[in-house]
Parts: sequence; C-alpha cells; structure tokens
Amino acid sequence: MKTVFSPLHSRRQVKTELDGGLLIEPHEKPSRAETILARVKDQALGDIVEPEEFGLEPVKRVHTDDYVSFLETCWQDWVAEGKPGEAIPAVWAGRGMRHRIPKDIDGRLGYYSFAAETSISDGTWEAARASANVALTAQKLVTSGERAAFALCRPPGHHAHADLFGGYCFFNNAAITAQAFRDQGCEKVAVLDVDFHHGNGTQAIFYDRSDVLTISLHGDPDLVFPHFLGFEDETGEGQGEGFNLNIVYPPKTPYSVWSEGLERACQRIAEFKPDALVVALGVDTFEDDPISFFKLKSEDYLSLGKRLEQLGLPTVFTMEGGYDVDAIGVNAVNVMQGFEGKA
Ligand code: OKS
Ligand code: MG
Ligand code: ZN
Repeated sequence: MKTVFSPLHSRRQVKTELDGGLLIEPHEKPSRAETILARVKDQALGDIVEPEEFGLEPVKRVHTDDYVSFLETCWQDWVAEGKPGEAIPAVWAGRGMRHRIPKDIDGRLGYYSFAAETSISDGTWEAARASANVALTAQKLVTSGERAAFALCRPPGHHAHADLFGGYCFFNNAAITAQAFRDQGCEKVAVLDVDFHHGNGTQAIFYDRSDVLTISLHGDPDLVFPHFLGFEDETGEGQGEGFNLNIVYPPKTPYSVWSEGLERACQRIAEFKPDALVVALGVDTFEDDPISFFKLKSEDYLSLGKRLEQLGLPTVFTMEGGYDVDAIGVNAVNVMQGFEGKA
C-alpha cells in the first residue's frame, strides 16, 4: 500500500496545549507523524509519495469560505494585535448570546472553535493545507485504481466542522476525502471513524445527507471529549435520518468488546453498499494511550485491518489521533498490514 506524506506537517509545531489549567507540551506533536513514517519505511509497506497541490476548492466543498479565510490569516491577525503568546480561543457565544462574527481576533477565535486546547501559531495554516492535500492525493490514488492508500495526515481532521476547529483539527481530511469521492462520481461513500474520540466534525458535515454514511466508534462523550456530540441517539436528520451511527463504549473496553461494534459497523456499511470507504484511523484506542481509556493491544490493529479489507471496498485511511508515540508507528502500520493479509 502506498503512503502519502508531507514534510510540511512539521510546520505545525505549537508550544502549548491548555490542559488541566496548565499550558503543556501538546500531545499532537511532530514526532507522531515521523514515528509512523519510520515504521512505514522499516516495514517496507510500499512507496511513500508526496502530496499534489489541489488548491482550496475541494476543501471548500466541506468548509465555509469564511472559515477558510479565518484560518489563513488567524496567526497574522493575532500577531498584528500585539498578542505575546500563541493564539488560543478563550470566549464563546454561550446560550442566549449572539452567533455573529466579531471583527476582533479574540472574538473570531471563539466563533470558529468549540474548544481551547488547540493553539494556533506560525505554520498551522501551511500544515493543515498540506494535510488536506495528503488526503486528497490518497483519494486520487484510489480513484486511479489502487485498492487502498494511507494518508499520513497531520494535523488530524475528524473533529473539524464546516466552520469550527478544535480537538487538534482544522480541516476535516476524512470529510474532504469522502466529498472528493462523491464529486468524482461515487454515488455513495461511507466514513468509518475508529479513533478513540467521536468524529463530531464528520458527523455534523454529513448529518442531513443520505449519500455519505457516517459511523463512529468511541469513548462515551458523557465521560470524554468532545463532550457535546457523539451519543447513540444521534441518527441523522432529514434526508440523513438513518445515515449516522454512533457506537459508544465505557472505560477499559478491550478489543473483544470493541470489535462487536466494529462488526455492527461493517454490517451497516455492507448494507449501505458504498462505492468507497474512508477510514478515519486513530490509534488512541491503544491500551497505553496517555489521553484515552480503551484497552486495545498492538496485535488487535492487525485484526482491525483484516476486517476492513473484508468489506471489499476502495479504501482511504486518513490518520487521526494516537499519542503513545512509542507505539503509534507499529499500531497504525499494523492496520495497513492486516488489510494486506498479514496475520
Ligand atoms: C482536553 C483533551 C482534548 C482531547 C482532544 C482529542 C484529540 C483526539 N484536555 N481526537 O481524535 O485524539
Ligand atoms: Mg471514533
Ligand atoms: Zn482521538
């Protein structure tokens, strides 16, 4: 399987993540992508290719023009206001307040976000753009006849809504990929999100549509991020009713239990009969992940890859979360190797 990777991911190198009342070194750091790339090379998974430039048009099929413009100038607007640190949202329109776009950068940071852990600094825009191009290049490979491709995206994407960043995500690479399949003639596309966290952005983007089935397996949002979306009674709306599926799990869930949900998800996808599959691949389901609470083991990722292959679909994997840097290379590449038949 080919891997698409851009060295521009390293342009996103923020110093801060608001966590527990402290500004810590971010969990979502450059070494994550480098570790996965090293494992791809070590295992000779396949060619590693740099992304093509697709421009903003396929991004704007999923994200609003004003959100994209905000991201493009956010850092320079912040610096121009004389702010000494990294750009961090600190104010939101609460219940009863106005959802209008303020002129001031603090106001706009709040308007275009849903959480405060994701700082912005120099290079975030370039890295986020490259990450979307990585996904779109993988999509092009698959459209051109590859059975599957690994988009080694960084920053990740599945939390990003049409006009909201948060959860380390800016552009929703999985959603952009699914929409690209649609725009190139696929009538139906499924997005399966196996990251530990709910794919809230992907769900929201396609919530009223029946052409893109969205499924996410994740930790109970009553207990973990993103806290305000991802419950099992969210099944889609309007035309999209019945085309969103959330499967939530409690702390300490092992693969033996998690895989029952995977089976339900796979059966729903088979029934939907999509023309292509996008897998939002997080490996923060791992037992030693520092911010998550499932108990998957490294060999379980081989089983996951094998089950996904059995769907028999053209498949793009977009990299999402996973923060035990020592293990994420093995775990992510195990999914690809399981897909390719390694037991
Ligand atoms: C807040 C925790 C923020 C978690 C963000 C989740 C990132 C992720 N202290 N999404 O898939 O891995
Ligand atoms: Mg998920
Ligand atoms: Zn995650």
